[in-house]
This record gives sequence, structure tokens and C-alpha cells, in this order.
Amino acid sequence: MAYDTEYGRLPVAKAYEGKDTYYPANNAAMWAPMMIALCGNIDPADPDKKVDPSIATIPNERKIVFLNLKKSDLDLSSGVGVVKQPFPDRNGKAQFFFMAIDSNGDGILGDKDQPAGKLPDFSSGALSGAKITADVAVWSNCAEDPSDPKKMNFWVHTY
Ligand SMILES: [Ca+2]
Repeated sequence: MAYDTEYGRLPVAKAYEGKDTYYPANNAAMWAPMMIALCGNIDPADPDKKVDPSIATIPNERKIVFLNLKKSDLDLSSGVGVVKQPFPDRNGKAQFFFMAIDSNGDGILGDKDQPAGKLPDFSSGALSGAKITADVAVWSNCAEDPSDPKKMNFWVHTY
């Protein structure tokens, strides 16, 4: 991740430093500060709104733009922008990403803190319980019924 290269740390809110972090799908409270930080302290849902780096939830002191998001990339129903994944379900309903960050820097995700038991185990087809070696994991469920583990081949993921 380019943020890690620039700052020597992962993009994590100060409140979560030292603990692994989990971003549930379409959770505006978690996703909006991440999108603002990665867009160079500019809110992609409202580009006129610039966030002071000194009070940003996730620091980006040099205002580096890591992502360029359009409003059409976002779900604005919550009043702030949450990035959608590009593949809606077969009914056209927007789908969202899940993400876990190895904020404690031990090289393992899914074993403790917020992501514990939440990463789908794509190697076994289980809906949750994966423990992986990665800094960041991103996944999304394109299946119509997210509770049906038999449809895990409809999921997109980075691990
Ligand atoms: Ca960890």
C-alpha cells in the first residue's frame, strides 16, 4: 500500500493503533475517515470539504492523494461517502467491501482484536475463521444471499 511506503505505517485511526482493525461493509463511521485520508484529506463525497490534517481521524500530514474517487464510486445514503465495489449483485443492489488491517504489526490478520473470526476462509469455503499473513485484506460478497457459504465463489478478495 502506497500509504505505508510514504509514512512507514498503515492508515489506521489513532484510536486503533496497536490493535488489528476491521472495516465492516457499508459502515460509514469506519469507511469515511479512511476515504478522506486516502483522498488527500479531501472528502470525496463533498470535494469542497477539506479536512485539516491536524484533526483528521486517520493522519495524512502531507495531503498525499492515494485514491481518486468520484461521487459515483460512493454510496451516499448515509450522508457520507462509503466506497462501493464495482460489481452490484444480480438485482443491481450495491455491494461493499470489507477490510482488515494488521494494525498491531504482527503480520497476522483474523486471530485477534476486531477482525478475529471475521475473515472468510476461502481455502475451506467457510464463512469465517480465516487467519492469514497479510498487512491488509479486502473482500466483498457478490452473492445475493451473504449468509450462504456455498456461494463463496461469488466473492472477490485479495487473499
Ligand atoms: Ca495482527
